[in-house]
Amino acid sequence: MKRPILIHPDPRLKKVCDPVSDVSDELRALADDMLETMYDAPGIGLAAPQVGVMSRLLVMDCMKEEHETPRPMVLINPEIVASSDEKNVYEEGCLSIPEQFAEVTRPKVVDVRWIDLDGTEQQETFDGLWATCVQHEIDHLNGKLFIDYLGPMKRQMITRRMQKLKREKARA
Ligand code: K1U
Ligand code: ZN
Repeated sequence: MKRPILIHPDPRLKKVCDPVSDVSDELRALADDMLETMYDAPGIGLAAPQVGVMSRLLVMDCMKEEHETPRPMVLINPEIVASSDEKNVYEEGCLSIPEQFAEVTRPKVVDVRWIDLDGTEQQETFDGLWATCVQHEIDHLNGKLFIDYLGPMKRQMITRRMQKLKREKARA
């Protein structure tokens, strides 16, 4: 089932999410819904607070080209355990900040540890777009948006656009 995606500004997008204590059937259903919502958007990632669930869970699949085999990933309680000194600049977007893009600089390579849907600990090194995406999604779990990396003028301009968009949507 597709779930509605919260649009910035929303207080739920600014909160630190709670660790998941139990990999339950309810959590598996949420992960399924989040993947469906992400693919439908379309997007390459989605974090639980974006659908109003304040738990440390994210989904992603950066195989965005048609010829690439999909690789849906579900990360529970993800933690960055190492980051490269080398940086990468990527023009990021966000499903909670539609049609706004800005360059963000982040570590190029990150090692991430998480729990999978079987409750098993996993660790993997992510590079390039996967590294950018997993950092963007973990930021969501900590109440941080990509616009928080921008200067105050740009951030305010984007926030005002989103406030206008939300007013228009509410009237429609
Ligand atoms: O978290 C989100 O809001 C999803 C976001 C993830 C992301 C995008 C770019 C850099 C870092 C993280 C998106 O998926 S925005 C949509 C998008 O980037 C995309 C959509 C379709 C095809 C390819 C990319
Ligand atoms: Zn986002």
